[in-house]
Amino acid sequence: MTYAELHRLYHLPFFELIEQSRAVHQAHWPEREVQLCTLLSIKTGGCSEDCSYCAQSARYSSGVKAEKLMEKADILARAHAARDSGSTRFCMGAAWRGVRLGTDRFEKVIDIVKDVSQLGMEVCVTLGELGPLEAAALKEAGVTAYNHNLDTSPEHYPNIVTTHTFQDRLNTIRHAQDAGLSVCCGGILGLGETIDDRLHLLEILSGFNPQPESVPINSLMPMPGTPLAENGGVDVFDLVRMIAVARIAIPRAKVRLSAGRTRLSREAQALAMFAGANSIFYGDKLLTAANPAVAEDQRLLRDLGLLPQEPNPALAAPPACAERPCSPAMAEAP
Ligand code: SAM
Ligand code: DTB
Ligand code: SF4
Repeated sequence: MTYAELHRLYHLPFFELIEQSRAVHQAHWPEREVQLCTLLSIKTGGCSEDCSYCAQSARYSSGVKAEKLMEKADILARAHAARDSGSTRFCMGAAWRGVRLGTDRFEKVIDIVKDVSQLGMEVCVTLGELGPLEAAALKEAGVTAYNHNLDTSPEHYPNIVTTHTFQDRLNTIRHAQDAGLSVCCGGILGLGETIDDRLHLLEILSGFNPQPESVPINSLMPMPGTPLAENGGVDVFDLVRMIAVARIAIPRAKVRLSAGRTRLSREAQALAMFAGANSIFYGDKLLTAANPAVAEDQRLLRDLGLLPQEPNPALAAPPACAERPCSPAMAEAP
């Protein structure tokens, strides 16, 4: 979808926008379902990168301690617990710049993925930068989706991160797509960006071919000690507008109401789901930050008459659309 189309949609009167996103939502997702994803930080803190929102960067005194890669047995115990609580996707995150084939730590991750993928949940990992070989090895081991966010517009990105580029992020996404992995790619609101930055991000995401399988919309959780620690909260109507436009622009994606739900009322979360969000992180903790309690989320879904979505561990990447040119990720990469 072009920037002009996204701009027109975003600036519609609120109820007109929601009517349109609701119609798209019901056409593509008639089942009243919400995907429940559990996150686990398998390698926390000590990251070389300087992402100015992140508590896990070694450059900031956020109070998050650098830890080693978790033991496989502990990860499997957490994956079993997630499945028992009703999660259908298990997403493992590592505070790394990226991974390389042949390294001890990548081999360990592959070994972990092989076991986690036997549990019947979708398996997502977010490990930073990937090349083609790493992407193929993850696919082979049983990963269903790779999470790698673009976070904001290409114009604003250098104000937020200086240790890698927006193009580096696009290249990793291309490698994941080429290996047949589903791509989970979204952004963060509240990084000091303009509405136009947010629309430029959506323009790029909706232009991917194939479009992302899921689109997490995070609201900044300001982390003490990071450069963005004092940033203000995201306006709830701006958040809902972003979700509604994402739903219209990327109709088949799971649009995930991601970090920042602890600051949202039940009513605000219901509005976000009405506008097109159909996935949440489920479990008391995100990576290092808090998330609503499981019992609270169960109550919310029950009160809204929503159901947990069934897992699809055999999930293949959505097919590329032959009529459209390759995604920007593919076109601009060397
Ligand atoms: N190191 C990998 C990477 O950068 O892709 C994976 C982990 S990283 C923490 C995953 C994503 O979490 C980031 O891209 C960002 O969108 C989100 N995130 C991190 N810190 C956040 C915060 N304080 N508030 C909201 N979202 C955050
Ligand atoms: C995503 O888009 N959000 C998740 C997941 N993908 C990896 C991470 C949110 C992190 C929130 C801050 C924290 O827990 O440190
Ligand atoms: Fe490292 Fe990822 Fe955090 Fe950036 S967002 S500092 S790459 S863990």
